Parts: sequence; structure tokens; C-alpha cells
Amino acid sequence: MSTERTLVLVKPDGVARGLTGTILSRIEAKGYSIADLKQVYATRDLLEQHYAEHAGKPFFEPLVEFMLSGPIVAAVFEGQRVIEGFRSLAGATEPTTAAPGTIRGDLGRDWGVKVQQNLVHGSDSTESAEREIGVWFA
Ligand code: DAT
Ligand code: MG
Repeated sequence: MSTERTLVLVKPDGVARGLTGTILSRIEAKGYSIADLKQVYATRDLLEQHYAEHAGKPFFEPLVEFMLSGPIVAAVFEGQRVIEGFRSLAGATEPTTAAPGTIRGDLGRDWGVKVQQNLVHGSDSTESAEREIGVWFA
């Protein structure tokens, strides 16, 4: 199995709560390496590219507004099966019910908007990883 790369975002809620170090440290502790890292303020254009698959869904506009609400930490992590490994580590989309032991399950909850503030993004396939890395690290 060859080395893979994935895009990880610490979303504005994770950065605002001071969880960036904790989150990156949990990913490193599992054995994945940071290949690239930066803090960024997203733009609407960048988010429309990143979330292209969700365009037109009812949660799209609130999701974009949330992602514009503060700085984001974008990282490229690498390692064998890192895409699957990180999504497993991140946990289910909804933080209230994400399994304990996962980043979302241990560190997240509903703060008034059911799903949105779930701390992290991780690419879901090799194709989306390469596309998303191109969007955030152009
Ligand atoms: P994931 O981030 O687990 O890959 P996704 O790609 O389906 O989930 O959705 C992207 C983000 O959009 C997700 O992290 C939070 C938000 N989202 C998804 N489904 C939602 C819903 N039903 N209501 C509100 N926000 C939602
Ligand atoms: Mg997704």
C-alpha cells in the first residue's frame, strides 16, 4: 500500500476553542505525519470550490457562513491509509453522537446548530483529497 495524503481542516470552532494543538497532536499520535500546515481565513470562492459536492443543499449556505466565521488551520497529513484512518479518528459527522474515543465524540457537541460545529474536516477519497489539497494549498 503506497503512502496517501489527506486534507485535514481544523474548523473555526476548533481553532476558537484552542483545540488546534490537541487535534493535530491526536493525528500525529496515531502515526501520521504533517506534510504541510498553515492558518488561513477562507474566502467564499475557496469554500464554494471545497464544498462543491454540497452546493444547493439546505445546509450549504449556513455551512459556508460558519466556515467564514474565523480562522481555519489547514493541514496535509500523510501515511498509509491516512484518508480512512483520519475519518475513523474524526468520528461521525454529528458530534453529539460521534463515538467516544474520536475527535468529534470526545471534543465536540451540539452548540445550537446541530451538525455544523464538528471541529474537523477530512477528505473522503483519494480523488477528493488531491482535489481539496489543490484548493487549499494552490
Ligand atoms: P463530513 O464532514 O463528516 O464528511 P459531509 O461531507 O456530509 O460530512 O458534510 C460536510 C459538512 O456539512 C459537515 O461536516 C457538517 C455539514 N453538514 C452535513 N450534513 C448536514 C446537515 N444535515 N445539516 C447541517 N450541516 C450539515
Ligand atoms: Mg465530507
